[in-house]
Amino acid sequence: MKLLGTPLSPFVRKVLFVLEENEITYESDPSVSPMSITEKYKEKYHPLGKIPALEDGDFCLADSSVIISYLNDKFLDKNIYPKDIQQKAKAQWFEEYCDTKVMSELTGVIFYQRVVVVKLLKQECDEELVNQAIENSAPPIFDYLNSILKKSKYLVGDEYSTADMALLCQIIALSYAEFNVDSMQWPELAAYIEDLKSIASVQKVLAAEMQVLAELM
Ligand SMILES: N[C@@H](CCC(=O)N[C@@H](CS)C(=O)NCC(=O)O)C(=O)O
Repeated sequence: MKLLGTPLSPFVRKVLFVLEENEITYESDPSVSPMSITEKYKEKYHPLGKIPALEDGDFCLADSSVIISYLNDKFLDKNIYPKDIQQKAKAQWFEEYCDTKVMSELTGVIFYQRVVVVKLLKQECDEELVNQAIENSAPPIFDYLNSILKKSKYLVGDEYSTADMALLCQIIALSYAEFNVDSMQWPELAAYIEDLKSIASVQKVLAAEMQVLAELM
């Protein structure tokens, strides 16, 4: 089974967190990036020309959330989602929230401008757009997440789940753009992020992407 996509993509990182946490054997092809998408890739893996994609024998699949759902159904001996159906649905809600709201309002602006535009495209950062995201978009998102973490250790109950992986993959991208959660304003969220970063499978994924990051920065 092969996962295609650079680990600098939050969506690729999300799937890597799932694979490593569940000790699933896989290969990866980190050479595929949004800059290198070919017509052949679109035809074979992803009609929208995005990453990640998964290849499992002859079977190819697009989209991080769909890939995670497939892994859940394929590896029945693993608990990829929480077992309880309401907890599972909650985890999927947080995954959707992070993939859409956090991505479009924070990562897609701050990481995109400061890392993709500046480091990869060698163009100027739109600091006004970045400041608008930091000052106006981040506070309500962090307020919401912090309010959940006042009540439970993880986003869904007391266990690390795909909900946390979906958030952490975005938070890591934001940290590469030098934007971190302020521990004075959002203490529970900031402490939770530090706790997630100490998980062995998370450390393994982050260590592996360090080399790609070093080449970029
Ligand atoms: N909903 C998709 C989003 C994937 C996505 O937007 N990937 C970005 C990289 S972070 C991409 O490939 N962008 C290229 C493009 O939009 O053309 C998923 O969860 O896999």
